[in-house]
Amino acid sequence: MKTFFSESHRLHFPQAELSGGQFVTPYERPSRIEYILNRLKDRQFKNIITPDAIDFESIRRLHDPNYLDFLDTAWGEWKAAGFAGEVIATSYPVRRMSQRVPNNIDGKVGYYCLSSETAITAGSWKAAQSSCASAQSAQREVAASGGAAFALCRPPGHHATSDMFGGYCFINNASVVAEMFRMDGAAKVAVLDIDFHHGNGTQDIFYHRDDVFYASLHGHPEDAFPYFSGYADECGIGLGEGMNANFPMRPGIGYDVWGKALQDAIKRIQDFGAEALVISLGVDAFKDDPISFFKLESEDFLRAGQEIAKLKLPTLFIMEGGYAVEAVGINTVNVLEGYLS
Ligand code: Q9C
Ligand code: ZN
Repeated sequence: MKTFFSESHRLHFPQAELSGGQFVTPYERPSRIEYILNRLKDRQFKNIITPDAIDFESIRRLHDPNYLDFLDTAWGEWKAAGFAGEVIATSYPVRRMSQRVPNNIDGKVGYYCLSSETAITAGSWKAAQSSCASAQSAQREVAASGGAAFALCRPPGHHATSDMFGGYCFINNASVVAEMFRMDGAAKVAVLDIDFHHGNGTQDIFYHRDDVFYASLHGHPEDAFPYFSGYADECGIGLGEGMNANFPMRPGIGYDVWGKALQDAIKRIQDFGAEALVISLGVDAFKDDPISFFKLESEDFLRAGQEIAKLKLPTLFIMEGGYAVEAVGINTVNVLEGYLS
């Protein structure tokens, strides 16, 4: 299996993440990628390819042009306003408030943001583009070969909506490649999201559509970020009704519960009749993940890969979260090895 990967992810390295009322070193950090790359090389995944240039067509089909402009200009406007630190949102257009876009960058960032842990720095937008470019190049590989590929994306994408960043995400890479499979002629595409967190962005982008099925296994929104999305009764709307399947699970669950939800999600994708499969591959369901509460063992990720392979579909793995840095490489590559076994 080929891996697509860009070194430009390093351009996004915020110094600060607001967590528990303190500024901490961000969990979503460049070293995550080193662990995965080292494990790939150890395990004979030697074919690591630098992606082609980004193609904005598919991105513009899903993301608001004003949001993309915002990402392009946010750092410059923040500096021009005289702020010394990184771009962090503190004011939001919440219940009963105006949804108009402010001129002031301090207000604008709140309009285009869904959570304050994610900072924008000088290189964040370039890094997010390089991450999406890896996903896009991997999609071309899968579309051409009918096989499988791995996009080692950083920063991740599944929390990004059409017009909001947050949860460490800027461009929704999984949604972009699902859209590309559609543009290439696949009538039905499925996104299976096994990251610990609910992919609110992916759900939101396809919520009204009947051509892209979204299934997600995640921490229950009563207990886990993103808190305001991911309930089991969120099933899609209009044409999209029945095309969204959430499997929220409670703190402490292991593979006995999680693996059963995975099988249910896979059954739903089979019944849907997907012709291409996108996996939002987060490994933060691992027992030692510092910000999550499932109890999966490293071997369970092998099993997950084996289950996914049973769908026998062209499959594109898109890296999302996973923060237990030493294990993140083993667990990620276990999914790929399980898939190939
Ligand atoms: N104190 C992904 O896994 N909340 N995003 C962090 C830490 C945000 C996770 C709380 C978690 C976002 C792609
Ligand atoms: Zn996650």
